[in-house]
Amino acid sequence: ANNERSFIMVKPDGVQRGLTGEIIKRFNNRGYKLVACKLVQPSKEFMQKHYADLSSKPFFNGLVEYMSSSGPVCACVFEGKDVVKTGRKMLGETNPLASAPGTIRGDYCVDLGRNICHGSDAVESAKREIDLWFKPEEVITYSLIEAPMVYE
Ligand code: DAT
Ligand code: MG
Repeated sequence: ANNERSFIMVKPDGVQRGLTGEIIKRFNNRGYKLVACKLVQPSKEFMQKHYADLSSKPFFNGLVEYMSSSGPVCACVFEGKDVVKTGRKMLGETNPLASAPGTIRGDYCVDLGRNICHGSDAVESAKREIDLWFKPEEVITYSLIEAPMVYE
């Protein structure tokens, strides 16, 4: 569907390195519509909820600690055709060194624990993450004036 939504987040390292605009730009340039965007300093408890699926992993505590104490994140929602799967491709692999040049991680980072961005991995997790990060009124429904030039 053309109105699929994904939760895309610039992580603290991405914000600190001034890459917020670059990451938003890539999704916009692809034709995806920005429907929510805010700078947040998440608490440790909040990041534990966001990454709940990873709570048994050995890197969980470090990940949560990093995400909640290294500066703000930029939380965004993008909307468009197949945005969840395509967004993951645009991000690259979880490990930046395995990410092809041309992807966000493949162009801007090198370390697993500093991979600058998050993207939902499935439509269901996107829904869960958007509900966690945003109040309903913070996700804006509007039509993009260029939509007929992006979609046939
Ligand atoms: P992704 O962010 O690509 O969806 P994930 O959900 O498996 O990857 O993990 C969330 C984040 O946790 C990931 O972006 C970086 C960190 N991470 C994943 N695997 C790791 C590992 N083996 N060691 C250290 N950090 C890891
Ligand atoms: Mg993930």
